[in-house]
Parts: sequence; structure tokens; C-alpha cells
Amino acid sequence: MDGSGLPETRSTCPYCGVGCGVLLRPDGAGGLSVRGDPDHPANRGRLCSKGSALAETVGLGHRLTAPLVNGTETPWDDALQLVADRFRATIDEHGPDAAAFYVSGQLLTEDYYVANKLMKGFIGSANIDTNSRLCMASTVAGHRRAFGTDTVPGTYEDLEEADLVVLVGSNLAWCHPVLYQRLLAARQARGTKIVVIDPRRTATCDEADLHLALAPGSDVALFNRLFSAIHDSGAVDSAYLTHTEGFVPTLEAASTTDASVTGLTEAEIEAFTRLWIGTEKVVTVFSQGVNQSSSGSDKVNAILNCHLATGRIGKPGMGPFSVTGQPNAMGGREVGGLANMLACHLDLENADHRTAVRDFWQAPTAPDRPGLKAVDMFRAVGEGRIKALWIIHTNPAVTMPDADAVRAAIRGCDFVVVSDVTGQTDTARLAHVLLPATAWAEKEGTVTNSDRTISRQRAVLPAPGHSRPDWAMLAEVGRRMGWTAAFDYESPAEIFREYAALSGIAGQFGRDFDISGLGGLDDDAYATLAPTRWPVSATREGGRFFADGQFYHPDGKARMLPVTHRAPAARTGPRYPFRLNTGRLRDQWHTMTRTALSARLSAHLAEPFLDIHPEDAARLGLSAADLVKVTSPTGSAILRARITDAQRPGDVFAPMHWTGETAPSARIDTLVAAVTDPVSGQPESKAAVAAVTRFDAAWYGFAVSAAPMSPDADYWALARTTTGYRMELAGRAPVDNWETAARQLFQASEAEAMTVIDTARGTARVALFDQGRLIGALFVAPEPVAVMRDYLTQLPGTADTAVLSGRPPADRPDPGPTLCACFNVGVNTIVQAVEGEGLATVEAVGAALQAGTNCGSCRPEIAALLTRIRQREAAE
Ligand SMILES: Nc1nc2c(c(=O)[nH]1)N[C@H]1C(S)=C(S)[C@@H](COP(=O)(O)OP(=O)(O)OC[C@H]3O[C@@H](n4cnc5c(=O)[nH]c(N)nc54)[C@H](O)[C@@H]3O)O[C@H]1N2
Ligand SMILES: Nc1nc2c(c(=O)[nH]1)N[C@H]1C(S)=C(S)[C@@H](COP(=O)(O)OP(=O)(O)OC[C@H]3O[C@@H](n4cnc5c(=O)[nH]c(N)nc54)[C@H](O)[C@@H]3O)O[C@H]1N2
Ligand code: SF4
Ligand SMILES: [Mo]
Repeated sequence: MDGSGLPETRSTCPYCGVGCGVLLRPDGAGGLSVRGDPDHPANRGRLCSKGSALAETVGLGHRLTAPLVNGTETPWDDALQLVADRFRATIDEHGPDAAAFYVSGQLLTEDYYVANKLMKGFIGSANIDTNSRLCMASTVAGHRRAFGTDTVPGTYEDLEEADLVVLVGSNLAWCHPVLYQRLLAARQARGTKIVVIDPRRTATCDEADLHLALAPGSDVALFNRLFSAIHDSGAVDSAYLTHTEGFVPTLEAASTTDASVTGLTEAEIEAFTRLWIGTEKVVTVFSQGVNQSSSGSDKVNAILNCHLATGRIGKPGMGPFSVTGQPNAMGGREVGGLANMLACHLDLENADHRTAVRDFWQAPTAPDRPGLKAVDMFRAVGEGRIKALWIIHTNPAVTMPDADAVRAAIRGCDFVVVSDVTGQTDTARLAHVLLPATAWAEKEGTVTNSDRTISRQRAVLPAPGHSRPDWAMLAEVGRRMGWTAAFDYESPAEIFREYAALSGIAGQFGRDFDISGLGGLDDDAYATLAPTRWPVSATREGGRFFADGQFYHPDGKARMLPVTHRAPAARTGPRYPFRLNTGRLRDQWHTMTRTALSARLSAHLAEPFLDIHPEDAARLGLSAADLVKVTSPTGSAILRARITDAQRPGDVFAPMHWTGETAPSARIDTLVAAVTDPVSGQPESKAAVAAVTRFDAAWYGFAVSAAPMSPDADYWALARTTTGYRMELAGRAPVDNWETAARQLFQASEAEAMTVIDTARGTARVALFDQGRLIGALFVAPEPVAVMRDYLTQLPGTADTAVLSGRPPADRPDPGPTLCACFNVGVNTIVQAVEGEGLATVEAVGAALQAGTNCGSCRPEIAALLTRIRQREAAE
């Protein structure tokens, strides 16, 4: 409770793996207020921009509320009977391996557990894989090779107790913002040094003591060099070495490595190795720049080797630390959501483990070989080997590599079931059966975050329409396929108890994942379960792993692994000269089905883009704001060019977020080849090859509107605004009549029009009004349109007739693109305050404008803006 009298409920943010606690207070009218939970150990009350905007994403406008079979509303009974019948018929006719589930690290543990049990225990195939294959698989493989188990040794506190934090392939400031804020607070307090290893200069670099812009894919060479330097400088912990195997061959492989492939100078490399070796309390954080690589598992082991050799693992302030991406990426790994795992860290390849799980489930079968990993799974779908596919809580038609091929494969599959909260996704549009899931804030269960803390998600809003939780759909299909007793669940609490009991069996096999201590939770205790770090058993609770030298290989020792540098699989050359890197933006979540509902979050970066170095841009004759056509061996995209020296020459970067719904010509994964790491099966999402040319548009457009638009253009990108929508457009074919085109775009044939059209110059401005209120305005020019966008987005719905000027009257300054999403403060507002009032620090900007004072996600950008203003002033 707080002052308002309405009860608040504790839950967990549904976005990133930091796993922040939130306090939710429903307003009784379908809305919510959200604040950080001061008592949650992950965030102690903090939230980032995405967490702070959660309340803006719970509206029901886009929601799917009833099952659809071939587009027709159908009662649950019929829809689920159809799913059960079709899976049954497929298995009977073609065997269990003709069926597959593709699930998600955003599923709750209880959902995941039921999906895994149904596929591996009852359908009898291991063909269940998860989008964690695109995310954490290389870390899972690396951990298992080194430790004999997939376990993150440390805790978040280690980032605060370290003297050096090395961020490898991690844009922590944008992707794990609250953890990053914790790191910055520690840096303020104790002077923690920060090193960022990333080919591009990201927001995370703003606070770094050292940024190593290495060549893409060369991390193994860098860490091998560190390994030999550890040996040469006498920093090896020989006592700890007795708990490991493999030092000699690892050193041999490391010493033969040529570190020049990193493209870094000797001085840079030495600065790094000296700092790392000289600082005992070092945490090496790694993320997708490491995992999403055809040598991802080797990159992971190259990092682990250095921590094992120095014994810097599992002790306060020391250790390798893989930060998980999705809110339950870790839970999915525990539950056995990957095609090559069983459940509770038990091994599919181990006959005793298989028997134990089968007996526990009283299941007819247990698969004795791994199922298909994501990329192979969709290949099998494309080749017709998988004939019944259930996709749950993920959008593979956008996020899988070679996305056009994946989309075609799903389209061609005999029977496709998709469970989602909305029907408006590239994948959902391909479903034969579309099942409405209850969303975050409407459902109950648990998630495990990056530091092994299990937290509850709790329902505070009613399930809209006929929507049901994912576990309930899966269990019902299990029952309808004939396994009544095995899937006779009534609540997530019941599922959780079963899962905890199974983990106790894993514990008896000596596995580390043991939460049997939670097996006795009754419904009330489950309802009030506080955040708890595993393990939780009779013998162990929480804490760190491996400082004692106890590992999970049969001999109890860790393995150091000789690894050698391998360049990314796709080679650049005359046809595809650029290395294409992809990743995330601060205020969007993956395919934007939720974050794009928030106007504030959409205002940070409203359009897909390609970052390119000024030298490359000059060679290609690109100017700022030009559109570019990017092609690769698998596909093509049209993106806005952003010219920036944050890129290395020859490297380009594009965000992964845009889809057929928001910018159909900017689906980035159409460009990414489906090559994978041979050990983990994780795709190389960060190192595609591409050619870039200027996109020759005949016209460019910008539009604002109150209602959704119907564009007809080669390029368009849509974003929400506080008054409706905004859209960037461009086309190759000349348009005869811009008023007609505007009426078509705004679906307003009858509206009153105001137009300024200059056919000779190719410019047009059209505003449409309904009873004096602006429906929409379209601005067209033969070059990228120069209008005050952030001002114009405020006008739909108003009676402003000066809209066609495209710029604000003198008394209404244009705030510029939103930098601070929490308080909606634009770049121009900050620049004016900095220049006008002489503000010199991020704190001063906060005191004057509030910007950066809530979640803090924009503080690195405010700092960068201050630096730019200072540099400009110095140059003037
Ligand atoms: N705002 C936001 N936050 C998110 C998400 C989101 O969608 N939006 N998604 C969540 C999920 S699921 C995940 S997995 C995490 C991902 O979190 P991160 O891994 O931090 O994010 P990415 O942007 O995918 O990639 C990180 C960096 O890897 C760099 N990189 C590329 N190639 C290499 C290389 O060869 N070596 C090295 N050292 N670096 C390289 C890229 O330049 C990029 O800056 O974020 C989570 N948090
Ligand atoms: N090029 C490139 N590609 C990448 C990456 C990259 O860095 N670069 N990163 C990869 C990584 S790390 C990841 S994790 C993936 C993420 O990729 P995806 O998982 O495909 O992306 P999301 O947008 O998170 O998809 C989640 C879907 O679940 C739906 N949903 C929301 N809540 C619920 C619910 O409660 N139940 C159900 N059933 N559905 C729900 C959402 O509407 C949405 O359609 O992308 C991968 N692809
Ligand atoms: S850091 Fe942000 S997105 Fe991640 S869990 Fe916390 S509030 Fe949610
Ligand atoms: Mo991820």
C-alpha cells in the first residue's frame, strides 16, 4: 500500500533479464500505475525507460481476445480439439519428429515446464527449441564445456564489489539499464574501472575508461592474448589450477594466436591485459556480441579460461558473468527448454537421467537424442519434414536469420498454431490456429533473472475476452491428446511444486539446479513467494558457485579449453563489402509488439536506420538522412542512413526491431544468413555481409495522423505519437495527384483538404480536416523532407490550420526528438537550456529540466550531448 489507499501488488518487469521488481496498482478501469519495487534485490526501486512506461502498454486495442481458426472466431473447445487432433494425426502418420514446438525465453517457468513435458515426455520428440537458441545457446554450451553445468557463478553484487568490470559485446547501458545504473553508482563510490569491448562506440562507452573497438568476431584472439599474458606475468593461480584440467593445451593454443586480427594496436591490447591482470576483483560481463557468433561457444570459453586460470571465479567481485536477455531466459534453461537439454540441468544423453525423468513424469517415452535446434527446425519446416508446428510467445518470421525463408517455411507448413497476445505480427498472420494468450499483468507464474533469482509475476488485471494463460492451453491439449492425469493442472502453483520436486531428483544426481526446498510451498506460500536465489535445497541456499573448486564434470574438475580464432563465416568481398552488425535500441523491445504502443518510447528513435562511417558514406555519395538500399545474399532492406564515426569503416549497424507491421522493407533478419556456431547452434546475428547503395527515391514523405494509415510506398516506417501516428515514406514511382494520394493514405475520401502543391518542384503539402479537426497531414519533397517532426506530431485532432507551414510558430518551440522518455524532454529543449543557462553537467540538466532524474536510461546520451555542445562551442 502507499498513500493512495489502493493496494499495490508486487510483480516482475516482463522485459530484460535484469528482472526488476515492480509495484502495480490497477486503477479499476483496465489501467495501471507502475513503480519500481524498493524491496526487490535486482533493482531496489529503480526502473529503466521501458519499465517506467509499462503502464502505457496494457491497453487492449491491439489484443487478440478469441481463438481464430483460419481467421474465423472459434470456441476454445473446437480450436484446442483441432490442435490436439492435428498433432495426434501428424504423430500417428509421420512419427513424433514431424511435430515441433518453438517457444520463448519470455514464457513463465510454469508455461515452459508444461511445454517441455508435453513434447519430450509425451509426444515423444525432443523437437522443442526456443528463441534462447538465438540468444543464450553459446553461453549454455560454453558453461557446460567448462563447468559441466550451465550455471552463472556470480551475483549482481559482484558488479558492485569489483574494481574492474569488462563488458564484452554488451551494450549494458541500453540493454540492462538498471544493472548499468548499479554499476555506475558503484563507480561513483569506489572508482570501478570500466572497459568496453565492442566494434562500435555505444552509449555504454560514454563512461568507459577504455573502449576497444575490435574487429567483429575477433574476441577469441583478444582473450587468448590475455590468457598468455596471464601466464607470462605469473598471474596463474596454481592452487586453483588443481581444480581444473586442460591448462597446457589451452596455453599452447593461446600463445600461437595472432592478436593482430583484432585490428587493435599493441598499446590498446597491453593497456587491457595489464589492467585485467593487475586487478584481482574483475568481472567480465558478456552478452550477444559474444553469443551471436559462429565462434560464440569458443568466445565464451576463451573468457572462462582466463577466470579459471586466475581462480577469479565465484568470489565477491570476481567472475565471468553472462547477462541473460529475456526475463526468463534463465528459467527456460533450467526447465530444459532447449532441444538438447532434459529438465533441471539433467542431460538428454544420460540414460539414468532420462529414466529418472520419465519415471517422475510417468511418461510413455523420453527422447534419447536431441531435437532440432531453431535454425534446423525451421529448415525442416521448409522442407516439409515438420508438419505440425506450435509457436508460442515469439515472432520467428521477424527474428530468425534468413527471415524471408523462415516466413515462407511457416507459410508452407501443413499446420501452424501460434499463441500470442496480438494477431498483428508477421508470424501470427501465418497461423492456421491463432490462440489468445493472457499477457503480463494478467497472469501468474515465476521467472529467473540473470543472477539466478526466482521472482513471481502476478496478475492484477482481468484476462481480456477469452484469453488464457499459455500453460493452460498446453495442458488442455495434453489432456485432449489422451494424457489426462499428466496434464491435470489447475494452477501455476501446482506446476511449480511438481517442477521443484523434479529438481530434487536432479539434486540427487548431483546436479546444481535444485530448488526442492520450494517443493512444499502451498498455494498461499507460492502466492507470497519473495525473490529467491537458487539453489534452495536441504544442503544449499543461494550464494555463488565454484570458489570452492567443485565442478560438475564427472571428475569434479573444470575444463580449460584450447580455442583458436575463426573469422565470421560470411566473408566480405567486392559484391558485399560491408560487415553488417545488428542489435538493440534503448526504448524498444524486439519486434515492438508492446513497446511500440507507447508514444514516449517510440519518440526516442522513430525509424529504422543504418549507421555508417563518414568515409564510407562519402565514398557512396551519401548525405545525412538519405535512404540506403542494403542487400545481402539472402535479402534486402531500405533504411535511413545515419552517418557516424561510432562505426568502424567497413562496418555498418542496423537495429533489429522493425517488422512487416511497422516498416516492411526494414526486416533486418532478411539480410542475415542462417549460419550457426557448430557447437551451440546459435546463429551469427552480428556478422552478416552487405552491399550498400543510395536508394534513389523519386519522392520522400512525412505524415502525421490521428488514425492508422494505409501507405502505398516502397519505403514506410510507422510510429505511435501522443496524438496518433507518424510515418516516414519514400517511393520510386512519381505520383500524379498528391491530394488523392493523401486521401488514400489517411482513408479520408470526404475530408476537407488544404493543399500547397508545386508540381514543378515536386513538393506537396496536404492537410485533411474533418469538422475543422486535423485528420492527417502529408509533406512531400524530392529530397528528405525538412519539417519540424516533433512539433507536427502534436497537431492531429487539433484545429491548427497553420500546419502546412511545417514549423511551429515562434511562441511554440520544437522540443526535438525525445531524449528523456520519462519526462518527455526533447533534444532541442536540452540544448537551449544548456546554452541559455550555461548548464555544465548531467546533474544540472536534471535539476533544470528533470531530464535523466527518473530511470536514468538517458543519462549517457545527455552526457554525450553535453560533450558535443562543448566541442562545438570550443570550435566556434
Ligand atoms: N532496450 C532493450 N533491451 C533489451 C532487449 C531489447 O530488445 N531492447 N532485449 C533483451 C535481450 S533478449 C537480449 S539478448 C539482450 C542483449 O543485450 P546486448 O547483447 O547488450 O545487446 P545487442 O545490441 O544485441 O548487442 C551487444 C553489442 O554486441 C556488439 N558486437 C557485435 N559484434 C561483436 C563482436 O564480434 N565482438 C564484440 N565484443 N561485440 C560485438 C554490438 O555492436 C552491440 O553493441 O538485451 C536485452 N535487453
Ligand atoms: N538480427 C538479429 N536478430 C535477432 C537478434 C539480434 O540481435 N539481431 N537477437 C535475437 C535474440 S537475443 C532474441 S531473444 C530474439 C527475440 O525475438 P522474438 O522472441 O521473436 O521477439 P519478441 O518481439 O520478443 O516476440 C515475442 C512475441 O510474444 C508475444 N507475447 C507477449 N506476451 C505474450 C504472452 O504472455 N504469451 C504469448 N503466447 N505471447 C506473448 C509478443 O506479442 C510477440 O509477438 O531475437 C533474436 N534475433
Ligand atoms: S532494466 Fe528495465 S527492462 Fe530490464 S527488467 Fe529492469 S525495468 Fe525492466
Ligand atoms: Mo535475447
